[in-house]
Amino acid sequence: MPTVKRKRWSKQYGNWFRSVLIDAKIMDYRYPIKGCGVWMPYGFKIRRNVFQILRDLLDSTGHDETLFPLLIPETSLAKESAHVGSFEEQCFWVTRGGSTPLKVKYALRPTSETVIAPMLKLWIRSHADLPIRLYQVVNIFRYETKATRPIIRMREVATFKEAHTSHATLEDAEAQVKDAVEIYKRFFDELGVPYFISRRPSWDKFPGSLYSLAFDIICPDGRTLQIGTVHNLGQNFSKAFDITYETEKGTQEHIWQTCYGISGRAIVAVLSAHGDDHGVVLPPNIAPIQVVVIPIPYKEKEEYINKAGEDIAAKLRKTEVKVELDLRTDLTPGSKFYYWELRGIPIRIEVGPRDVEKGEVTIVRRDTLEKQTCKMSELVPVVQKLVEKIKQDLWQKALQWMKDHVYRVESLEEAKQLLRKRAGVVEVLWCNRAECGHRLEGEVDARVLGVPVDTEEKIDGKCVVCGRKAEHVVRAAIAY
Ligand code: P5A
Ligand code: ZN
Repeated sequence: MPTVKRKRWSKQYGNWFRSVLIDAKIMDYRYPIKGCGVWMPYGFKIRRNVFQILRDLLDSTGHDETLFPLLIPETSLAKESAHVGSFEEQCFWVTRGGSTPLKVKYALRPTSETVIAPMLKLWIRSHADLPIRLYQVVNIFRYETKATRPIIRMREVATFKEAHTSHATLEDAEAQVKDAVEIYKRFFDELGVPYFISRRPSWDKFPGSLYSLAFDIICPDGRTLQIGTVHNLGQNFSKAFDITYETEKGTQEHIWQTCYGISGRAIVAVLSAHGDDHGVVLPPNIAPIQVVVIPIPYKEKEEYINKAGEDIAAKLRKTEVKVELDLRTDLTPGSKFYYWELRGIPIRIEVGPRDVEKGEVTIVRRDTLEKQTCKMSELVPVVQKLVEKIKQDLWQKALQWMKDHVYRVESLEEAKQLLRKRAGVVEVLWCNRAECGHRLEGEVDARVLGVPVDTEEKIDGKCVVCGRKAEHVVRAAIAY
């Protein structure tokens, strides 16, 4: 039975999210260490499908998958000053081997810049070795002090895709940043997840980077969640680790680097964007099962109805469609509907005696819960079309929802009022000074998400905080 009332996707998003994770068997968060959770079989399948899309995108854009160690000697972590300054307190530290104290303590990787750097120093000799684009999908550990939340803020981030690239010039690194943004756009588009891309303000960039671009979503409760970031690291790490290459002219130069990461939050983004009061709604391309066939047996007609169900499943199995035939005898058809609705299976096919007599089936869409009947002879094309349509419709609906939760306002007072209400993302004109950014964040505990990089517009007006000439639009929100 459900653990907590799952109702009210938008009104009680926190509860909805927690209970959906457990009830739909995605993640069990009751592990006896705070910030650690278990990806359960069904959640694992979704996770695998989601990250396969990302792997395919990276593999087809010149990235190579690798696997680096989990442990970082303190001496490495300490090399880049801004990086260690921020991550030192966020590390879990290994200090002993058995009962023997370690001479140099090891951090469990909170991210892998300082794991990869000493190896790049060994591997890179000349300009001919560049560019290098590596990625890995690993767990990382961060001793988060803010409230931990399942998948959203873990201390063991069990699913962390991190890409690290090395280049000969700043221009190449800049071009890589643009490519990375395009890759992430395609990734989230595939998931039907609408997003904002913003250049984080200087006070919120990744420690050790020149600048950071971030993807954010608006959750159903009006708070935003960062679901991915792309950083230009400049030469900060290459200077700290002295990673150089020989140029065509024979001189030695430090390499230029970028990195970009996506965590399990990509799955949160899917659940939040498409979910409803009945539970999860999955886009067909990441659903472990796309169509569930449920026979509705009638006294003495069980065999005949089940056989019809088998025929339907067999027909669909000959296509690309992923089908499950639910022949469980311990559940009523109604409980089966509930079971699969909760798990977000995009299409349900019901077969009852009357359907069979008429040579029809009943098809129910999970996203709209609409029913339609379909002739057996037209089943395959109808289902195939519906799979595509559901994917498009989910994306459109989520996009509209997001657009409805963006507010362009003219005054600081209006901005604060909206933020206080957690209305969504607020956009105002800004002079680009940190002082005014902090004033926008203050009182209501908002976060400046940064300047839009996904839209362009001519700026003509005044900063809503100080009245000086505005340089940018800036986004702010109450963030997770
Ligand atoms: C980029 C990859 C980095 O760590 N180094 C390698 C860079 N960037 S980041 O912004 O700090 O993290 C990347 C994304 O990971 C998600 N994330 C988390 N997810 C769940 N639990 C956490 N504790 C957590 N911390 C970060 C965010 O989506 C972030 O954008
Ligand atoms: Zn200002």
